[in-house]
Amino acid sequence: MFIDHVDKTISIKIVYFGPALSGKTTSIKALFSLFGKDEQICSIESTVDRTLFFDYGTVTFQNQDWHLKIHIYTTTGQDFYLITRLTTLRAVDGVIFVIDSQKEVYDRNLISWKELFSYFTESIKDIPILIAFNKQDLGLEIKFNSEDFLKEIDFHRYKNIDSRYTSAINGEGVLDCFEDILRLVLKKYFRQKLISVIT
Ligand SMILES: Nc1nc2c(ncn2[C@@H]2O[C@H](COP(=O)(O)OP(=O)(O)OP(=O)(O)O)[C@@H](O)[C@H]2O)c(=O)[nH]1
Ligand SMILES: [Mg+2]
Repeated sequence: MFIDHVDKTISIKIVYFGPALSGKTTSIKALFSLFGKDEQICSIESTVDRTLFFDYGTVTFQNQDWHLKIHIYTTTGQDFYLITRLTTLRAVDGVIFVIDSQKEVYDRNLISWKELFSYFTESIKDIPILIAFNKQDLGLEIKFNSEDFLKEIDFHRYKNIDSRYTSAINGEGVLDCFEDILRLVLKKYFRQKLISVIT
């Protein structure tokens, strides 16, 4: 988080992270479409629509005095560009971890989750994370049970992690995820007294 008292702007960084092809770019596009800002995402893509470095866009909310500017990024899921993921995560305030709910890629999600943890080690407990079980539009026989994944990562041990279901391809659940991660981030800074309620 960055607080600019001159411009009266609070900046927050949210990153969509997750395994290759889980739906990170689809999620940010759906979110910006809901905000009516379809054209305002900057994407660095390869010729086959795979994210090369990141997608990036901003959303700003304001009251009479202050602006809340949310910088939103996606990481690339391609391991060839692995080094860019760490760069994109720098100074992140909250992570939306996009899961590919297909049974056949269960392990890919787990590897990506472990990679995320490896970047933060102990401080992972301080980073708000929202797990989005994406591709919920697919049939039951294709998807794994989200509870199995949550159990495997010891989800219940962490107060900073929450989960939701999404079908980014239809835009379903994407805004709820965004609201949830913002709530977790702002709650954290409120507790740390970096922000407060004006009475
Ligand atoms: N059925 C279904 N397909 C989805 C959903 N979200 C994304 N996809 C598809 O999954 C594929 C990958 O989506 P992307 O959004 O490009 O995935 P990504 O995570 O950004 O991929 P990389 O940037 O290459 O890591 C595309 O064919 C999408 O249409 C969803 O909710 N349901
Ligand atoms: Mg992408």
